[in-house]
Parts: sequence; C-alpha cells; structure tokens
Amino acid sequence: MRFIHLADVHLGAIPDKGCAWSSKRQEEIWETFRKIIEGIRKNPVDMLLIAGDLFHRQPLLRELKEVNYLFSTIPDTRVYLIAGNHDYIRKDSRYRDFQWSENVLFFRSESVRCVKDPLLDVYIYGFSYRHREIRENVLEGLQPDEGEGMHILLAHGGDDTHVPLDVKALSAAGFDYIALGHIHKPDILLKNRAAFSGAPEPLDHTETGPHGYIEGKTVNGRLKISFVPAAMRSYETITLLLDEESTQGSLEEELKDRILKNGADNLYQVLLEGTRSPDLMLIPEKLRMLGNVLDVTDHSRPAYDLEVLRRQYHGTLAGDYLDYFADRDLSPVEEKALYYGIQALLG
Ligand SMILES: [Mn+2]
Repeated sequence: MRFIHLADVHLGAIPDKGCAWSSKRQEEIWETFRKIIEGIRKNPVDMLLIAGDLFHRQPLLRELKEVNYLFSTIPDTRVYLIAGNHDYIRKDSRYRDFQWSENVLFFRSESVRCVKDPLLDVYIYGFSYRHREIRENVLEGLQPDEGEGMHILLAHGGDDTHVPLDVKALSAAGFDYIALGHIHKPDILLKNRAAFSGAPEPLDHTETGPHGYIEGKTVNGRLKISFVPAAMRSYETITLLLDEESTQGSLEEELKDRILKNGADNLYQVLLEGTRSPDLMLIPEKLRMLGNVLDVTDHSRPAYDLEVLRRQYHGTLAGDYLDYFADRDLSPVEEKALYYGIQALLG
C-alpha cells in the first residue's frame, strides 16, 4: 500500500502581492499541484489524502472543475479530501453540491466520519470545516473502529482556534497514521505515525526551508513515511556581514554572488549585520534590485566608539546628545536614530 499525503496547497493564493514575481507564484502553486498529480498518474498510489486548505479561499466552480479533472486522470487512486479553515464549507460554498469524480471521497460533515477503502483493509476518518474556526477539540476521545486493518485519520488544525488536537493521544488511541494539515512547515510529529505535510509551495517569507508532501508506504506490513520535496522555489535569508571596508559596490557584488549560488529563482530576505564605516551611505534599494529580494533589513551600525566620542565631545551639543542616549535600552529604531543623529552632528 502506498499513499501521498498533501495539505495546504492553497490554490488561488497570490503570494507576495505587489512583488514582480507574485502572479508567477500564483501559477506555480497550480503547477506544482498538477505535477504531483502527474507523478501519481505515472506511478499510481493507492490513496491521495488531502488534509484541508486545498484552496486558499472559497473555490470557484471552474477551480473545482479543474481540480476534479485532474483527479479523474488518476482513476486508480482514491482521493480522500477534507475542507480546512480557508476553504471551509460556507453556506453558499461551491463545495456543497459539487459532483466529484468517482474516485474522490469528500468528507462533508463537521463531525468525524469513517469510510472503508473499497479495495484495501484501510479505514479513513475525516471531517471538514463548515465554519471559519473550530475552537473545540472535536477529536477528543476519538477511537478507531473495530475493523481489522489500517486506520488513518485526516485532520486539519492544531492551534487554539482550529481544533486544538492532541496528536499523541490520538496515536495512542490506535490510529496508525494521522495525516495533518494547517501548519505550512512540514513536520513529522511522530515517526511513521503523524505528520503535517506542510504546503507544497511556500506562501510567504515566514515559510522558509523545503516544501513538498509526505509519502507513505507499507514495508512488511509496517507503515513508513517520508517527506518528498516538491516546491519550485524557497524563501531564504542571506546575511551580509559588513565591516569597515564594505562599500555599496562590494555589498552588491557579494549579494549577486550569494543569490546565484543559492538559486536565482529563490526569494530572499537580506539582512545586513556587523559594523560599517561611518561614512558609508548605504542605498538598500539598490540591493533590492539584484534578484528576487523581498526586503533588506539593516542591522549594521557605523563603527563609532560611543564612549570615546562622549568624552571627546563632552560639553558640546553632540556630547549632550550622546549623554541622552547613554545607558538606555534602545529599540532598533532608537538605535538608528542615535546613529543618524551622530552622523548629522559630527558630519
Ligand atoms: Mn489552515
């Protein structure tokens, strides 16, 4: 037996709105989903488990048709689908009366239902969101049915307002595998027994690291799961360490290099750290134009020795200014202000 566990595809999402690559990313979310289905067509799995938030918001009818067509191209795979908090079954949801392809089972109820797979001794348990939030742990005390075979639970949530579930308790109750959705970072919670597959494509800069799905298969009757990377791009952070020799040009050169090495398609957050020469006038905007750079955060500071300056300028306006900031806990903004001020006063 072999399955693929997907979640949080978020079809219809438009990542990084306002950025040059945004609409491309919207298409890539679909593209990666299509590729996963294509992979299944070439090498069929018994089951495709989709643990919620297949869509970013209420699916349009044409989006459901598109997805259903893709499912119809993998007739040897049974698709088990639940709705999450983003694509919850609202009163006017297109999910309500949609006719799915024969190989698709959509769990419509907000309470847990169990179905037996028609071909395997596998029992699938699932429920869908019919509201934006579910604050109760609707899975509390849930136990698998008697049936001989494997018991797989499909669930979406895991935080305070979206089914605060207890994975260990569910696993202890006898579920052989818990296929989870909602958290976008892939996370195997219990080895071979419970995992968040994560979003196949990362959706914003907080979703760093690899993205893809979970594949499960039985080996000698035992379930083994593994993470399979599938995303076309990733969000990464590049830290440039400045010193007193750094110039605008040297930093641009270094950033270009690092972006090439890390993959020109990836999406970057750039951090500037270290100390720089007081007379370097950085233009972060120019760094932004060197690749898919989301933003440049400047934590670098001019190489002033504040104590020395304070003594040196004692009794002058600059000295008073330095006294004012001395021995205070400065927020990053205040710290910036301090250095701008010194620059202005001494310059
Ligand atoms: Mn969710």
